[in-house]
Amino acid sequence: QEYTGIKMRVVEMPAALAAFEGKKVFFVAATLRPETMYGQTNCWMHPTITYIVWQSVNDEIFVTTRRAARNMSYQDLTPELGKVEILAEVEGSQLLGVKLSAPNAVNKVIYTLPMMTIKEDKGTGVVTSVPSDAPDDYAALKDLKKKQAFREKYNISDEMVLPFDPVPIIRCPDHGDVIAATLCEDMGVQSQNDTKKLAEAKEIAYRQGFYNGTMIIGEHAGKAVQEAKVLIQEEMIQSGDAIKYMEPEKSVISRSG
Ligand code: ZZB
Repeated sequence: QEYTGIKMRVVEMPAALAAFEGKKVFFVAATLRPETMYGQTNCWMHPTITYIVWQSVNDEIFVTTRRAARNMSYQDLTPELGKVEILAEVEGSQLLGVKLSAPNAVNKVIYTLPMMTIKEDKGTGVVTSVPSDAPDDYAALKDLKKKQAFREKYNISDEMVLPFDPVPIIRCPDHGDVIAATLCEDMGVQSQNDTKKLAEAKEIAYRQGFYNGTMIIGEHAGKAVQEAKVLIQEEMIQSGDAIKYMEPEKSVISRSG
């Protein structure tokens, strides 16, 4: 699986990262949809996953799961091949409400918010949120907006959540300009735990976005998503806003022991 690793820069160090004041610290999110980064509204972290803060190249510091850091150490992202220098270990709950600057995003700053359905064994454990085009993100953001108690539990203030709405970035002929929102509402998705409906919505959103979508924002507005996707990925990597991140298939790992 090939992901694009999106480098979201920490704008204000939270207490748990105070030691890194003045350093270039990035939360790195793995995405299959680099062309949707205009529509980022927040970054998801899992409250009970342990993340590590580690030394990457070019004096940059990355925050990901340990597993992702190990994989990245074989992809030219650590000073020494196969070796991860761990600077700190932090639980996700300590990394919520963090102010980030996310590349290409229309929103100048976004915040890290809790998502309970993040899988530890996929990507980097850091997930960027695009509620216009990702049904899981739409459902999880809606949950947070609805439930004040949930925000309070994780010390998330209203201004980190309430002002953020899906941003129209891709037009799909049969589903309008915010396909994930349309699908979730039409299919009656109740919450981020509505797993079956969300899986179905995601499948449709991937297929429609990729084959029938047209960009309606950014430098590539007017181009088909299929065409824009590679161009945008390439541009983000060139500018240093993103990295390529390959993940071995699980079946491959188990077969080779
Ligand atoms: C931004 C984005 C925009 C995404 C979109 C999707 C969509 P998949 O589809 O199962 O292969 N993701 C990444 N890591 C995790 C994780 N550890 N746990 C849960 N979700 C994760 O997984 C790839 C997508 O799932 C990634 O691409 C990421 O969300 C999320 F418009 O990044 B994506 C229709 C989907 N649209």
